[in-house]
Amino acid sequence: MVVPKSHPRYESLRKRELILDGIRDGLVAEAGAIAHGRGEAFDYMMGEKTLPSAQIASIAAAALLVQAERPVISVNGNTAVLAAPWIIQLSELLNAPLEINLFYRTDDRIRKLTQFLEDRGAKNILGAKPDREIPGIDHARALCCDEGIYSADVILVPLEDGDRAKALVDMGKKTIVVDLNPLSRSSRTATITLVDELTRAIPLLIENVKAQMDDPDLRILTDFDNLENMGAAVREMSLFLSDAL
Ligand code: PTJ
Repeated sequence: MVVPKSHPRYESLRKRELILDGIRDGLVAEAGAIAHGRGEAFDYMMGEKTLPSAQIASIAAAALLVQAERPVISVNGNTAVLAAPWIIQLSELLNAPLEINLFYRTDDRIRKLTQFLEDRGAKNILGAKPDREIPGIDHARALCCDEGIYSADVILVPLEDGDRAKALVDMGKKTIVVDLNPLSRSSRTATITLVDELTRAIPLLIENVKAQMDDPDLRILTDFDNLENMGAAVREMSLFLSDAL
C-alpha cells in the first residue's frame, strides 16, 4: 500500500515500510522489525521530537567525532535502510569508513548491504572481509576489520545490541550510541548516548559536526556527563507524558 503524504502518521508509516521492504530485500533481519517497534514506543514517549538533552549530547558527540583520529561508523540492517544518505554524508565529512557489522550476520546480507550502500554513493565500506574479532563476544558481531572498528578510537554505533557496546568500551574505545531506549545496556555503557530517533539524530549530528569543524569547542567534552544527560532525557520524557493528556 502507498501511504499518502497527507496521512497524519506518514513519517512513521514510511519508516515501517522501509524496514519491511528491507526484510523482503534481504537487507534487514526479521528481528529488525521488532527492534524498530520498540524504538517507536520510546519515540512516542518523547512526542517524536528531539529532546533538549539529545541536542546537547549531539554537540558533544560531534566534538568527539571531530577530534577522533580514527572514527568509524558501524552499520547494521536497520541503519542502512533508514538512514543511508545521512550515514554516507557523515562518512565523507569525517573521512570515516562505514563498517557493516551485523548481529544476524550472513554473507548474503553483507553482500546485499554493501551493494545497497554502494548504489547510494558510499565509497568507503568495510565488513565483507573481517580479519579480527572483538574480545569477549561469542556471536557474529565480534567479527570486524583491522582497518575499521578494531583500530578505531571513536565508533558511532546506531541501534546497538548491548553486548558489543560494552565489549568496545572494554577495548578502550569511545562509543557514540543512538538508541531511543535510555534504559538499554548500550545506552548505559556508551561514552555518549543520543536518546533520539536515528533519522533525526544523524542529520542533527551532521549539522553539529560541520559547526565543530568550523569552530571546535572541546570544553563541551570535559563538561559532558553521559549518565546525567540520560537522566535528563528520562525526566524530559516523564514531563512529556505527564503533560500529554
Ligand atoms: O542488522 P543486524 O543483524 O545487526 O540486527 C539489528 C537489530 C536491530 C535487529 C539488533 O541489533 C537488535 O536486536 O537490536 P536490539 O537489541 O533490539 O536493540 C535495538 C535498540 O534500538 C532498541 O533499544 C530500540 O529501542 C532502538 N531503536 C530501534 N529503532 C530505532 C532505535 N533507536 C533509534 N532510532 C530508531 N529508528
